[in-house]
Amino acid sequence: MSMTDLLHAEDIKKAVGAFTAVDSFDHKRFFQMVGLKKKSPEDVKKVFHILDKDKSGFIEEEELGFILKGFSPDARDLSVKETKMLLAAGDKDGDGKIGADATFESLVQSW
Ligand SMILES: [Ca+2]
Repeated sequence: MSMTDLLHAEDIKKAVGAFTAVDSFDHKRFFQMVGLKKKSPEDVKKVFHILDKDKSGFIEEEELGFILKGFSPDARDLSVKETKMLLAAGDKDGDGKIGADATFESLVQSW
């Protein structure tokens, strides 16, 4: 399963291309642009598992930093600042990572 099985390559390209400048990443717009907001809960879960590189069941801070690469291999890494902001937006219980349960799905909707 790869990201382009779930999302349109065109949309990914546009979304990644919109945030090439460091510290320009806007997760709400990004998830909207890649089309993730319109996806079914099952598909959102599949996307989560692609982003969870080490299959730990969580997207940890380190994996969040590489989140754009999960969509497009030649995308940039997030800056430390962007990673922290994304984690703060998604980590409701403050454990420093994002879980695979309904949390991720509701996050994509609200992000
Ligand atoms: Ca992980």
